[in-house]
Amino acid sequence: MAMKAVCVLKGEKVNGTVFFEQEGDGPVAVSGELTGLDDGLHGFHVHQFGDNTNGCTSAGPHFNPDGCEHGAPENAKGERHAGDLGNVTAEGGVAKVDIKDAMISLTGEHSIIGRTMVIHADQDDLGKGGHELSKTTGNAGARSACGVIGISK
Ligand SMILES: [Cu+2]
Ligand SMILES: [Zn+2]
Repeated sequence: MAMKAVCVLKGEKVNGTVFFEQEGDGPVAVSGELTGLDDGLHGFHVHQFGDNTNGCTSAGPHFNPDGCEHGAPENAKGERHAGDLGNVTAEGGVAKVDIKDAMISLTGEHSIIGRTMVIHADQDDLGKGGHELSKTTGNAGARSACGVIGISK
């Protein structure tokens, strides 16, 4: 039976809902919609902690159970954070999310349940930007909205 999770992201201008679905140990399908964004690419990551006590800041760094450097979602295991879901593209202020990812899970060591989904103000350079932050955050800028990922029915 499929396992399901949901995340309601809230920010000053940016809001949205993202759904997660996984069959067994298969890839996680991530779908949904975010609104209030500037058009263009926006970094989209699972961050370590499900802590929003100080807004999206307290979510901490990217979810990285394997101790890797930041990278692109299509990178091989060991060459990205588990939480690196790359970018979503906004058009007319809206970004539709449609991702399948095999590095995150809804169970076990790579489980994202109880962690935070973050949408950023800027583009994630996927580790290739040559900026001092490229290998840790993709230099994706401010955290525009976030929410804790929870189990759903
Ligand atoms: Cu992030
Ligand atoms: Zn990362």
